[in-house]
Amino acid sequence: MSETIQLKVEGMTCMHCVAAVRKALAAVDGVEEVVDVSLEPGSATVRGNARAEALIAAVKEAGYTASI
Ligand SMILES: [Cu+2]
Repeated sequence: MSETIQLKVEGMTCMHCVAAVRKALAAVDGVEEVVDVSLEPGSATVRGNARAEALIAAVKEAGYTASI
């Protein structure tokens, strides 16, 4: 069963940041699709059954801040 998870993402300033966050989220276990990463407002939507903490950790590792 897959669900949609939405994150608030802080620290993205350009399309390179958006691409980096998208790539980081796509690599998380359980993510089936990165539906959207948006610069303004900073947000990300993924589909799948990934753990929220894993998504947040991946964004953090990429250099940004995420929260649910
Ligand atoms: Cu950037």
